[in-house]
Amino acid sequence: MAYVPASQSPSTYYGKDPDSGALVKIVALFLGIAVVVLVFVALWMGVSAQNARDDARAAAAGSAPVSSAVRDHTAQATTATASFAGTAPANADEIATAHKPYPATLPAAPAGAVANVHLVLKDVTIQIAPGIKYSSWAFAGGAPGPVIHVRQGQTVKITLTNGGAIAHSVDFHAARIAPNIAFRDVDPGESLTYTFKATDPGVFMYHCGTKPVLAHIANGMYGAIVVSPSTPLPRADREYVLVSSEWYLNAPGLAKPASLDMAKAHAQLPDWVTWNGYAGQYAKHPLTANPGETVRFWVVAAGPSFDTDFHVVGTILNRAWVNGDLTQFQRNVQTVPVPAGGGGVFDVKIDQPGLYPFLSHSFASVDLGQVGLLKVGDVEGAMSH
Ligand SMILES: [Cu+2]
Repeated sequence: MAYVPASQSPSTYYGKDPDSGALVKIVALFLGIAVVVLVFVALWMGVSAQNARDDARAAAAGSAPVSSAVRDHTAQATTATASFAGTAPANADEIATAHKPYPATLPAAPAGAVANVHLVLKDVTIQIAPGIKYSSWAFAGGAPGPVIHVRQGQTVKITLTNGGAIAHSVDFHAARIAPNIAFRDVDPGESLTYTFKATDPGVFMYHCGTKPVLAHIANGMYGAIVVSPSTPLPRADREYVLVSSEWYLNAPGLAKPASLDMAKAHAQLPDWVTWNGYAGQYAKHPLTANPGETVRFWVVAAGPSFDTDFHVVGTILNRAWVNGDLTQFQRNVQTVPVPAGGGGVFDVKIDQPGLYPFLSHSFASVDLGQVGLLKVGDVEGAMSH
């Protein structure tokens, strides 16, 4: 608000105005216009509320969303759009088959005392389900960001380059470091470098920590870092990294990319829940193992808000390093929760060939896309929950 000297304040000025009759007429005119505008706003709000109720009823009845007025709400909207869960183009199966799955195999840790990690952030359109496009903010071109693998005791040198349109940052849960310094915002076009010592083994989340964090994680800014312990774990034949996350869409994402519906994110009403950022990708392209092999899953629940109740259908977790605490494990447990922002490590040893779904046993998440298959042996067919 501009500073107005007391001698020129409106009341002083109007007090000196000789034509007070004209002023009264002008004020009356403006008041009349204001009343008309208020009536229109009230009518519009009534119609919008009715549309929202119609959409909610349509979603509850399982039919397609209707109102374009509601559908076109942006990330700032306070009314959630109807659910777009399960939206699929006619050629969804063809797209799912052609989709190149996110590489789940744990990469090797680099040699040497220092592990260099360069994350280049970009605003990119990605697919989060067959034919479903989403305008994401992504570390290194996709969501999740790359799996980072280091060894306990290594120094991890992080460089974040912000190629996006707004400020971002990167918070590593594997670090013990002053967050106000290391995790500070990086402006567009700028880079930030910091180092931390990987003192604690386990599997950890990394994510953008810029406010509102809910929006930055929901838009795809997360990933997993595995810190292998200096005292080796029991041998595993295969090691896979799985990051769970949920997606909140303001549009179906078919004709044009959807973006974040913040009201849905606040209400925790996702349209999709995924392993490694894409609904059902490992149901179409299963992870593999031979009978009798030990398969290790390094699991992070990125959220932004959902936990993952990790379960493998048809077997029992032989070892479960709960919360990613590698100093001890539980034996022969069925389902282990992984909290949003947390991790867990799970071994299975399956002797009988078959298709074994891995999922969150919170089955709403399965229905929204969080299910994959571990294909043990040379078996045919498909199965998903
Ligand atoms: Cu960010």
